Amino acid sequence: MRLLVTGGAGFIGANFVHQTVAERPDVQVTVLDALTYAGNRRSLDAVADRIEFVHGDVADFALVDRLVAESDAVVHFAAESHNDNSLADPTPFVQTNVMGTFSLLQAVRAHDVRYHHISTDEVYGDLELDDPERFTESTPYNPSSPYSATKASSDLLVRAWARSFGVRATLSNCSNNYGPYQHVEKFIPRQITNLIDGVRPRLYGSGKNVRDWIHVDDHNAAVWTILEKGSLGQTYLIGADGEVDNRTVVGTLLELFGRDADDLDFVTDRPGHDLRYAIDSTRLRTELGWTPQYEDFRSGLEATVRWYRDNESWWRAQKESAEKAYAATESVIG
Ligand code: NAD
Ligand code: TDX
Repeated sequence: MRLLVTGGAGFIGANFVHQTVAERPDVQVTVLDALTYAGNRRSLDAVADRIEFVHGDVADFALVDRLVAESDAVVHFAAESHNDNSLADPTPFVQTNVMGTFSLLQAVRAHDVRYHHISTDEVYGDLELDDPERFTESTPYNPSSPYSATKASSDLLVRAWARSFGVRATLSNCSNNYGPYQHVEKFIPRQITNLIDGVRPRLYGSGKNVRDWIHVDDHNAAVWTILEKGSLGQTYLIGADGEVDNRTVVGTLLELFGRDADDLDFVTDRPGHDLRYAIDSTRLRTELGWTPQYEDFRSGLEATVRWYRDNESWWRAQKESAEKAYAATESVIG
C-alpha cells in the first residue's frame, strides 16, 4: 500500500509515521509537509531512510494532484493547529485548513483514492462543566475560534465530496492529544519546558477549563482502525475518557517536578476560551472494536516529561520564539 501522509513532520503526523513504519512494513509512506514553524524534519530522523519526504504545500494543486495519483490512500493531518495563533492571524488557517483540504479532495476525487480526514472535537464548540452530555457524531457544529471554524469548514467539504462525488472518505474528530514531539506552544509541552527551565507554569483564566486528554499513539491506532474498517462517508469520534481540568494537569506536573502545588501563575484568559470538551467514542469502540491502551494519564504524563527532558535539543530552538509570542498578549493576573 502506498500511503500519502500530509503534515507528517508535525506532532500527530510524525507519531503516526513512526507507528506505521514500526507496525506495517508493507506500507510505503510518503510525507508531504510544508515545514512551517510547527513542522520539524528532525521528528522523522529515526525513520528517514524508510519514507519519502516531499517538502511542499497541501494547497499546491499541481503537486498534490501528482502525489495523490501515485497513492492508494491519503491521511490528511496537515493544518495550522493552534487556537492562540488563529486569534492573532487567521489568514494561514483559512489558506491551509480550507484551501489545503479542497485541493486534496479535488485530487482524491480525480484519482479515486481513499481519503481519511483528521479533525478535532472543537468543531462542536464547548460544553458546560456540569453538562451530563458529551459530544457524539450527531452533535451540531458550533465552532468558537478561527481555528475550529476552519476545521469545521474542511470537515463539511469532506462530507459534501463524499456524498456528491462518491469520494471514498472517512472523518475522525479527536480530543486533545499529548505525547512526544508536540510543539512547545501547546499547553502540556509549554508547562513541562517551563518547569525544566525553572519557570512557573501559566494557566489561562481560572484554570477550570476541561480538556479530554488522549495519548497520541491511541489516536493514531484509531486512525488505522478507521482506515481499515471504517464505513465510507462516516464520521468517528476518538476519545479515551480522559477529562481533566487544566489546574489539575498543572498540579500533576508540579508534583512530578517536586515543586509546590501553588507554584504557578494565572494569566490573561484566551478570548472565546472553550470551557469543556468531552467525547463519547461509543461508535468507534462498538462498531470498529478500538480501545485505548494508555489508560493512566499520570504515567502517560510522566513518560512525556521524560521525553522532553531527554530531547531538549529537539525543542530548545523553538522555546524562545514561542514564549515571545505569548509575552505580546499575556500578563499575570494572579
Ligand atoms: P502540528 O501543528 O503539530 O503539525 C502540523 C503540520 O502540518 C506541521 O508539520 C506543518 O509543517 C504542516 N503544515 C502546515 N501547513 C501546511 C501546508 N500548507 N502544507 C503542508 N503541510 C503543512 O499539528 P498537530 O497537533 O499534529 O495536528 C495535526 C492534525 O490533527 C491537525 O489537522 C489538527 O487539526 C488535528 N487535531 C489535533 C489535535 C491535538 O490535540 N493536537 C486534536 C485533534 C485533532
Ligand atoms: O499556556 C497555556 N495555558 C493554558 O491554560 C496554554 C498554551 C493553554 N492553556 C489552556 C487552554 C486550553 O484550555 O490549556 C488548554 C489546552 O490548550 P492548547 O494546548 O492550546 O489546546 P486547545 O486549545 O484545547 O486545542 C488543542 O486540542 C484540539 C489543539 O491545539 C488543537 O489542534 C486540537 O484541535
